[in-house]
Order: sequence, then C-alpha cells, then structure tokens
Amino acid sequence: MSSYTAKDITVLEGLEPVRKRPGMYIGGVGAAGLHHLVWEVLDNSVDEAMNGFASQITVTLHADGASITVVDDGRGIPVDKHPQTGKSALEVIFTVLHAGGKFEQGNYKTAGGLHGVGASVVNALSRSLVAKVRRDGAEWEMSFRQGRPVAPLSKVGPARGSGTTVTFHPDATIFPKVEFDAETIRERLEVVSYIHKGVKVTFENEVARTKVVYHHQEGLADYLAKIIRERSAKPVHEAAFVLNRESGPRLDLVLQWTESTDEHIRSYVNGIPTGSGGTHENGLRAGLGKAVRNYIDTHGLSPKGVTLTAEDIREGLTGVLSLFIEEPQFQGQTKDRLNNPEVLSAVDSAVRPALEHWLNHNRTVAESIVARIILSARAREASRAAQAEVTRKTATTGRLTLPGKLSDCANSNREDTELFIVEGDSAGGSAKQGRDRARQAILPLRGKVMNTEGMTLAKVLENKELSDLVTALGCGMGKTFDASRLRYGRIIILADADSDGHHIATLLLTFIYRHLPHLIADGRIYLAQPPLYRIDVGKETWWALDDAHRDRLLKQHGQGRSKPEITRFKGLGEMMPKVLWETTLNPKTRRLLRVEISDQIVTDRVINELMGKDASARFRFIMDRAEEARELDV
Ligand code: 0RA
Repeated sequence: MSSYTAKDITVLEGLEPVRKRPGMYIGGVGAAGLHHLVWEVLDNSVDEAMNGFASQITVTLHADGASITVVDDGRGIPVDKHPQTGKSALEVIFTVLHAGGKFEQGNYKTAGGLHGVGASVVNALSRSLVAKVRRDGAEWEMSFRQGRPVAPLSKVGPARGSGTTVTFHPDATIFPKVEFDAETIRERLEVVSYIHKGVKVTFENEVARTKVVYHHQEGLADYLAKIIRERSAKPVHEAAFVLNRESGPRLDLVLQWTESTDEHIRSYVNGIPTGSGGTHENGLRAGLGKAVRNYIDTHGLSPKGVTLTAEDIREGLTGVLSLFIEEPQFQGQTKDRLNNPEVLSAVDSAVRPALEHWLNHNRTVAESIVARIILSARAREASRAAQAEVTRKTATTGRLTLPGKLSDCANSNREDTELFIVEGDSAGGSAKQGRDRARQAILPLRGKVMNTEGMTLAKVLENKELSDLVTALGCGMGKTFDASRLRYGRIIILADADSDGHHIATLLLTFIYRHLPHLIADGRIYLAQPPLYRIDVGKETWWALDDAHRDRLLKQHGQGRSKPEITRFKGLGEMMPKVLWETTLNPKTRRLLRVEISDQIVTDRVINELMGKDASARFRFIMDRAEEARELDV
C-alpha cells in the first residue's frame, strides 16, 4: 500500500476535475448522468465487439439497484507495464483522463459525444470500481475507490479465454439519487444488439430477477421488422432495402415503404439515438429523393398532372439509419441532433447509387414503391383541391358548406368558441338543446368512427364521419393542414362514461393524433367528463364522474337525516338538456381534461398496441392519458 501514496496524489489531481465538475463530463448528476456511466463502460465493450474481438456482452443490474457489472469476451484490457510511467495499462486507462487513445490509435475509442470520455470518468465518479481481466491464461484484478487505486494490479489466479469485467457503484456524494432504471438499460441494450448484429447482448436484472438475451443476426433489418410490427403498418414490398457500408465512416441503413401515412425514421450516431435528426438524416433524404426520382425518370414512370414532392416520396417510409464517425458534434436543447456538415454529402453519396442500383435490380418492388408514391401525390392533390373548394366558397359566400348535421354556434370569434363532438344522435339532441348557442357548436357522430390506424390518407377521407369532422374544423389535415383556418378554439370529445364511449373517444383520439397532431400540440383537444351518477340528498344534488367519486361524495354528504338517492345514467342521451348543461357543458361548473402527448415514440407504440385489442385496454389508455393531462376548470 505504501508505494501507492505518491501515486494517490497524482491520481487525485488527475481525476479531481471530474469529481469537482461532473456535469462537464457526463452532462449532469441526475438520472441521465447516472446512466451515462453505464453507457461509458458499455461503449468500451461494444467497441471491442465492433472491432471483431468480442461476441458477447452481459450487463448485470445488481440487487441493490445501484451497482452494475459489464462483462465482455474481448481481448481483455492490457495489463502490461507502460514503459514511461511504470503503471499498468489498465491503471492508466482507469486513472488518467482520455487515456484510451494512447494505446491503440483511433481504434480503442470510436464512440463520441458525451460518451467518449472513458473509463476514468466512471472510476472518478464511483464509490467503488473493480476491473477484472482475463488474458494469457491468467486473471488480473484491480480495485478503486473514488478513482484511487486501493491496491496494485494483481494476478488472482489462472483463467481460460479472455475478456474484461467491470463492476462499479456510483458515488452517492456525487449523485443525489443512485438508483438505475432497468427499463432504460434494457432498451439501450436491445438497440445495441440491433446496431451490432451478431453480438449476443444479455441483460441480467437482479432486482426483478429477470434475464433477457438479445441476439440479432440480421441487425437493423430485424429492428425495422419490429418497428413495422409495432406500428401495425402494412409493408408495400417484401424485402427491405439494406445498405451496410464499411469503408469510410461505417454506415448501416434499412428502408421499407409502408401504407401508413407518415414517415418514420430512427437514426443513431455511434450507437446514440439522434431523435432530432441532423445532417445524417438530411443526407439520407437527399440521396433517397434523388435515387427515386432518377429511377422514375429513366423508366418513364412520371405521372401526368401531378408533380411529386419530396414528402410524397417519403410518405409511409420506415427506416433505421446508423452511422459511426470519429468526432460527432451534437446540437440542440437535448443534444440529440447531429451537426457535422461533412456528413450530409457523405450519406447522400453513399445512399443514392446503392438505392438506385437496388431499385433497378428489383423491378417488381420498385414498381410497387413508385405506385405508392404516385398514390400519395394524388391523395395530396385531392385533399388540396377539397381545401381550395372550401376556401373558394368561404371567399364568395362568406360561409362554408358545413356538414348538414353540424349545429354551428353564432359567435365567430374563434377563441370564444367550442366544438363538441358527440357520440350518437340522441345525445347530440340533448347537447343541442342544452348548449350555449352563441359559443358552443355540436357535431353528432352517427355511425361508428372507424379505426384509422395504419390507413392511408385517401382511405381516411372516404369515411363520412371523419371527413365531416375535418370540414367542420375547417383547417384541413395532413399536409394541407393550416392552423389559421381552424374554426373553433376548443375541440371537446363528449362520449358516454362507459366502455363504448371510451372506445369511441380512443378512435377519435387516434385519428386526431395521426392526422391532426398540431391540434393536440396546440392544446386544443379536450375530453369532456359527463357524470355517471346523480346523488340526491334531500334538496341537494351532486354529480359523480365514476364509482370512486360517488363513494367519496356519499361519505361527505350522505351521513345526514335524509337517505341518499343514487341514479346511474345509462348514456348521455337520457340526460335532460338542462342537466347536461349543468354538469358537462357549462364552462363555470364542468371539468375538462386537456389531451397532451408527452413522449411520441411511447404514444406511437401504445396506440398501435391498443388499437385492435380489447376495449378495456383502450379504456386504460384514455384514463392514463387523462390523468397525465392537466385538469382544468374552464
Ligand atoms: C486497449 C487495447 C486493447 C484492448 C482494450 C483496450 C480493451 C478495453 C476494454 C474495455 C472493456 N473491454 C475491453 N476490451 C479491450 C488491445 C489489447 C491487445 O492488443 O491484446
């Protein structure tokens, strides 16, 4: 131990800046910073696998929920003495900032951004860290506390094979909360297994006592298949376009067109998700656009009367792009947009010839894709024409041809008005009589609203209920959406408080989420909360939204002399107009839930999973969202 005193001091000095200002190295000391430590250690093993030396990585979340072990079967961190310092290579890697590159130029570290700062940062910010290495027939071990060696590197016994094991426990004097989130780690490991095909990635969760193994021979192609399944999108062609480029910066890409209306591209740089896109995604769009246009032009497939836009070409396109570059620069508030300018042309010039070649050698597939693109252009033109018609009529007569069943309001100042979308004719009737005619419009929906999930825009527009809704709103949809034309300040879904009502509300929300997402983003979509029970006690009346609310009210008000009388409403239709006004429509007494979307990928998945399954699952989705939504007294 005594021979370590002097070194302790230099080590302390070496890693002190990291402990003083952890934010500079890992972005912060919150949950994201804490998990950065895992990505750091994981990245080293992933690099070893990327270079072809490791094929298995296991990450263990220990039972305390606060410590992690990462094992790989790579070459093992070198343990030989560094000639200048007299320290082992392992010790240098764990105690000197940015030490990695000194050992193998440009090879040891390829990951970048916040993650590339190395094992020494993790060590500096850990209460304890133990590194074990197996190589040349022996096992070696070295332990650290807060970045300082506890004892010299020592041989602990014989060993077979090779590899590295790192166990660390983050320092609670640095991180206010040392508790890892298993789901965050699991998700990351799953993505790693797709990006690095063939690597067997295991997650052992000792907290939940679960273990998952991810192993994908087809890499991104397997990932794409999963995304398409989750989104319940229907592919337009069988096999996906796959590009794996090893020369220059490593680039992997898979693309597949689907019948879904939107474009869905996920991108990664050095294995880090780039949720806000950036120059690599722009390069992809440029190359893809040129390849498809070239194919269409050289085969004389250009449609007459419509011009194809870049958005037409990408409608329904689903894909994953993964890129590895030496020095990525990330931008934006969440640092998840790639900003390296040289990447744009690099990706563009990699994608264009490869995709064009693929189209030319898969003519049947190419023709289905082109047909899909032309269809989206025609649908766009059709909805633009419909929009123009509305505009023309508004301009000449000052009024729109509104759907016949809409009971419009008199007030024309948008922000003062509300549109209630009401399930069923009889409920529509009560609402019509009970409303404030000046400010509240009623649109009853007759038939069942259809499930629009995974449908093309053209199909959606064929549905009378939905096209009436779009006409009443006045703002168009999809690419012709124009928020300034919206005719109402609030759009309120009014459905029965039962499971049928929840089903209808879900279908409407799904439609709005996919085709009128701006209305949600702008906070214009609400759920009304009609009561399920009426409680009369003597001369007083209360309304309860659900069973729990009823029980609460009974506890509060039902203990007096008169016996409470409880009426359960079968549906909105049987509610007297005056009662509907008092409980649900009157801005002074009602309660509305504003619909908000917090996480787009999660919502995408939730909607896809729920549409087509049982009604109670949909019910939970709505109620969960509703609870997240801000409750307003408006
Ligand atoms: C530097 C050089 C060599 C391997 C590694 C680092 C290495 C680091 C880590 C970190 C986690 N797992 C790792 N596996 C390997 C090459 C050594 C040689 O030439 O044998």
